[in-house]
Amino acid sequence: MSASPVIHLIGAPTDIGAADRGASMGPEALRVAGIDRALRAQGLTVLDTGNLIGPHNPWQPPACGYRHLPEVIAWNTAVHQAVGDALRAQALPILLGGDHCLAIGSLSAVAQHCRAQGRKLRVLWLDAHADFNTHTVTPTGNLHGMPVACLCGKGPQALTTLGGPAPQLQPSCIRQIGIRSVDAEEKRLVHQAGLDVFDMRYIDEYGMRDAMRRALEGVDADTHLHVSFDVDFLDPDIAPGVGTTVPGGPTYREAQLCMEMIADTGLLASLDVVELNPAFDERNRTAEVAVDLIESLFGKSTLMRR
Ligand code: 6HN
Ligand code: MN
Ligand code: MN
Ligand code: MN
Repeated sequence: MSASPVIHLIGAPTDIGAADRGASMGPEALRVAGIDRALRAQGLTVLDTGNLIGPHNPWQPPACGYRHLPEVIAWNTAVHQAVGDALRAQALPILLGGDHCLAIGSLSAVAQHCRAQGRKLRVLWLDAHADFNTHTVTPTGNLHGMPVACLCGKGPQALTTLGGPAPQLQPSCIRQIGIRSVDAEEKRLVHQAGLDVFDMRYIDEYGMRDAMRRALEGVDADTHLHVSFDVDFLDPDIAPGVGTTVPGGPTYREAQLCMEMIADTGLLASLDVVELNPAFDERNRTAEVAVDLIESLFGKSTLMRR
């Protein structure tokens, strides 16, 4: 990655794939928490490209195992286009979600860009959930529980082929961190795909430092590093503003270390910030924590760092 690319903020105000309404307010909450100012304070150049537009949430029950599939396709098509445009402009896209189904559009564009450039791709999936359900095993039909499966080629064709022939991602380029809620059948699929998972049990036993060291093993100057940051990765004590809270997540310090170790690589080239739900938040404090962590992700460090 060339030194300090321009950052493009891309808002995708929708909760089309989520279990609860409200993630559609995420982009504005991150702006109110000062994401733009925080990144500029790191000496970065930031262009807020505004919000994408897409269909409203019709709030329907699942049909054939999917809720709101046509609308999810429309939103992800818009995200794919915008993220692809940013990458082609040599910018670093930050997708402000919106729910996590939008990672299908974002990562399909990233993967396509990496193929075109002959670059390696490493995806860090920071989440309480594995997001590896399919329409046959999903307990909810919500597409925010399916993006990793779709990106690995399991899902409706319109989504699996967004960046060209499926799959967009090889499971071997994905590292999942912070996982602590996986549905029974989903677990089987995660094992079958051979995903590399550093779950909370791993972090409890070996620490965030070791998890991140291993998750980043093998990245080099030729690697495009993508972070998909589902805010429910964080412990609900510090991040109540998400729909699907799961207790027992990383603490503030563990999350900071995670972000700092990613920043140390100097390879971050694209980012999703998803699932922030202001309807569940307390005076925007989850958005503020997310912005703090994003500052660290872009290299803000304490005095002691050499
Ligand atoms: N997220 N595994 C549950 C489901 O409905 O498939 C929850 C998924 C949550 C997804 O937080 O991005
Ligand atoms: Mn997720
Ligand atoms: Mn999640
Ligand atoms: Mn494309």
